[in-house]
Amino acid sequence: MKRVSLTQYLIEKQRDKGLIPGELRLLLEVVARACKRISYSVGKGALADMLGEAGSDNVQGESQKKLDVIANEVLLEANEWGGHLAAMASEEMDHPSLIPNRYPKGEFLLLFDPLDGSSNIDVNVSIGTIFSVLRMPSGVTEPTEQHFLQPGTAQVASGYAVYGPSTLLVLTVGDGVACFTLDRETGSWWLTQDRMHIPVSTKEFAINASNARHWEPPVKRYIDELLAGKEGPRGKDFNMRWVASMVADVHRILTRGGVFMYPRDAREPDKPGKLRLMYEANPMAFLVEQAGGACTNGSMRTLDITPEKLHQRVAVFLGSKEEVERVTSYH
Ligand code: P6P
Repeated sequence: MKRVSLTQYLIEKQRDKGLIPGELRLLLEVVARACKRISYSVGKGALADMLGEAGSDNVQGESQKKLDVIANEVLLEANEWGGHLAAMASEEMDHPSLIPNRYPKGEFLLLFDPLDGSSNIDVNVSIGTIFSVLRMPSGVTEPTEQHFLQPGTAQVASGYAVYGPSTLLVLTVGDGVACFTLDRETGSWWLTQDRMHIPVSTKEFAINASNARHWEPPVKRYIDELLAGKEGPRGKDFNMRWVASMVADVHRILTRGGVFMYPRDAREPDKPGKLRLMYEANPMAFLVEQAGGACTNGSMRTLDITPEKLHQRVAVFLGSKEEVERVTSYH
């Protein structure tokens, strides 16, 4: 059967459905090429001295792994000359990176977590790149951090690459969720699943249960009911998975359903959660909703949140609609 390549998929979204402008197609193809480069570096691991600490901290005060720094540089270098971007923002950089004046600027803003789940790098567990695309507000020539602060509903595309047994690219341009598998021999991305769908109900949940004593009452109640299983109020048994790599957990949920939770907790009461709104929660929320699921921060739809800071954190409850609605209703 003739497979559809990423390029053909995007050209058809552009030409046949008029869904995306050529500039956005070019941007997504460049991001896919950068993810391919990152996949090769991740795959080399210890053989190319890619593992371990970079010896620096990022703006969040988190120690950076070598691959965090490499992935960030690969995405910056790949995207600065194309002419389709006005600026980029990354978990690894305090402020947005403007396109150098020697290159033309475009109408899009790219945000990314270059390598999410980096605590898993040195133990060879799946990690990934998460990205989100916004439009520059019209009439703005010099982008600032303020211009990035748009609600998740303003995203024109979002996606992730997961560097696992296979390297996959999962993306949406607002017309369903498509999954592409990297053919390492030819370097091509081939459509291997279109219109991914999250089952409305599930028996699988994902949360870091070691934080249970720090959870707020609604989360404690919801999880206790899942743990009570068949004899409890839910009347069925549940299974648990926690990869501690959001991309891996979200990909599992997009593939077979489930609910992923990273609630705020009492360890840092001034923080609304651990995950970042702009380049973790929002891109994943766009994908999840496009696949028939739901994503909230415990009280409201994630995509409706009006951002105040580029690196702001948020609580995340995403996945099978029935479960997200239930745990949200307990708040
Ligand atoms: P914990 C990875 O560091 C990450 O940002 C997400 O990918 C993941 O879901 C979460 O943090 C894991 O957090 O507290 O379980 O290590």
